[in-house]
Amino acid sequence: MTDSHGNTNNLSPAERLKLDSRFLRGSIAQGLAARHTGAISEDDGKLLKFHGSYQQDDRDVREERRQQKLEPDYSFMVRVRLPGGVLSPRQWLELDALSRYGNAGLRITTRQTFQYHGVRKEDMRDLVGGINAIGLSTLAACGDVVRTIVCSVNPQISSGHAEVYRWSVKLMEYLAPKTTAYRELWIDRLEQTSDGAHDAEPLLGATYLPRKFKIGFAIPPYNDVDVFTQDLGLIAVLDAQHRLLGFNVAAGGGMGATASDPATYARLADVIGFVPPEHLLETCWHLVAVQRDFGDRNERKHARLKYTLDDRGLAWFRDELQSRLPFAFEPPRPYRFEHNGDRFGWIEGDDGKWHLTLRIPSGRLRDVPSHARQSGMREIARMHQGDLRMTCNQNVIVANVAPQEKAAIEALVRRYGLNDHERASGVRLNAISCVALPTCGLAMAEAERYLPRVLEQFEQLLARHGLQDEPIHFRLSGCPNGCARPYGGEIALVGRAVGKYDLRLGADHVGQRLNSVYRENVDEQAILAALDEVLARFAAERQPGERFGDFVVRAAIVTPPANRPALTF
Ligand code: SRM
Ligand code: SF4
Repeated sequence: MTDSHGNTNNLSPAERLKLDSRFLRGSIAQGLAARHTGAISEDDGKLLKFHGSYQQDDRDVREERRQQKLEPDYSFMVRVRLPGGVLSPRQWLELDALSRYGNAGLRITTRQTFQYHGVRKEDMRDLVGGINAIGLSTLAACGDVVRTIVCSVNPQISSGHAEVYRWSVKLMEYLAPKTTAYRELWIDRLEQTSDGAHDAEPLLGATYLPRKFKIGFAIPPYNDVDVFTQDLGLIAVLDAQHRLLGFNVAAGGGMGATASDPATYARLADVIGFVPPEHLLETCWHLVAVQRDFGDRNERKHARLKYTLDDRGLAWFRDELQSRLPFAFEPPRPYRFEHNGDRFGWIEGDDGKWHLTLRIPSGRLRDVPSHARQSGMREIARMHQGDLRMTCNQNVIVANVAPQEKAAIEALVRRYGLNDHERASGVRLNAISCVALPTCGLAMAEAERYLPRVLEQFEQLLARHGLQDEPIHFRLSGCPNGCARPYGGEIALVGRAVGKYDLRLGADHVGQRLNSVYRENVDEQAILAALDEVLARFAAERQPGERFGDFVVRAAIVTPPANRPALTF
């Protein structure tokens, strides 16, 4: 077998593993069956990612178990592939019921899908099988592939959303892996998988992509998917009647960086052209193929499209893509974004249906003594006739509500305390955080568990400066990998060590300017002291209507990074 360039020699261990895996089979089936350990082998763990799951262990008890000479408390995170983030109420109820296989309810991610945490090895096939039984999948939710394609949930332009959403689903199917290993493992539940001799991956090849590849569709004026942070961003261009004319194509976004490694960095995508809908699939296929052929397969930290693009140049990239397309890539069309957060509360769509955006802190739906958000959403799904949409800011939209259904949904929202959107401050409503401890193996500091405390402190500071209503976008990540897209926060904390964070300031609120470090590797006290000073200046010196992120740049408190896509075209 050869890789996508026809080579078999000099492959890195990660590439060799993929090549030898018989299209992602490895010995996962045997590993799942082995009962002497809660884990699977390291190599199978890497292949399992392509099937949508990560092996993890509870880091809260890691040390205690080590001292007791017990193996780590292994479990699995399982991620659903949910292009565009739309579910029927029936699918919601089933995903909700399947949370019995995990220990942390349902977790909405920053890519508008669900994760389960704490799943035991012996339950993996029931969980993944259950997800497939309702027409969903976990294949390609993780791994070196095109991941879950995200799509703006824009409820106001219902007709435009419906069309763009259909494209996101179609594109996901078009670019998804074709291996039959997934079926053998999770649907047919074979104890011995085949040799994969009949498999082929026409796009991805036997070594798949050099690294993860992310695609997102935005529908201006909303940039709720943070389209410029995607490897491939597609900006819908609609006419005045909300008919789809095509997509501006943006390439080379990504958030991931490694602490103290300046060769890695967050980058916003560059807009490179426009395609009409009929050329979308082919354009995306070839764009992914360019990265497949030229992405760095030796150094995984340098393997995202953004590095291929910066190393070879934007002009080269565009020419290479054009050389593979049988039609001329058109110049970009005008676009303008106004916001990259969610619009909370009720909104009427252009078709007379209503949409209710609810804030779900850190996307976690789990009943605890202080609230019963998981039960509340279950009750809503039981009576709702429309659909449910996850947002990339970890919230839920109860979408397509008939006017006569509104009152009943409203009553459930209040009964189950799902009405944060009526009570919470602007900073709280717009805050997002990644999972981090105790499950994330890469976390350097707390995030989801720290968010409630840090928000309380921020709110006190804001109130002191009379800024309590300021809807500042705050993002919190437990390490520089950036899963909460922290480099796009007007204020952001990026974990560096337990209790220590980089304080970053100065992104805009439309997703077109990244922030910069203001204080490096500091504790809570230093963060609050620094923010106290900056907020005092903001309150005193801001211009009418000026946003916090724009102010800190204008006042030269931070210098924004150079890379920045055009604000409009
Ligand atoms: Fe992420 C790795 C969680 C969105 C960049 N991410 C991880 C892992 C799987 C840790 C690991 O590799 O062991 C985390 C699992 C934690 C856990 O316990 O659940 C994890 N990422 C998440 C989620 C669940 C964060 C959340 O709280 O919602 C998001 C799941 C999205 C999804 O449904 O697919 C999530 N991750 C993101 C995003 C945001 C986005 O895509 O819009 C980013 C930044 C964008 C980007 O990719 O550049 C992101 N995750 C990373 C990276 C850095 C990649 C890089 O290029 O350097 C890693 C580490 C890696 O891949 O090596 C990572
Ligand atoms: Fe884990 Fe870091 Fe991602 Fe947070 S940003 S989920 S800590 S990898």
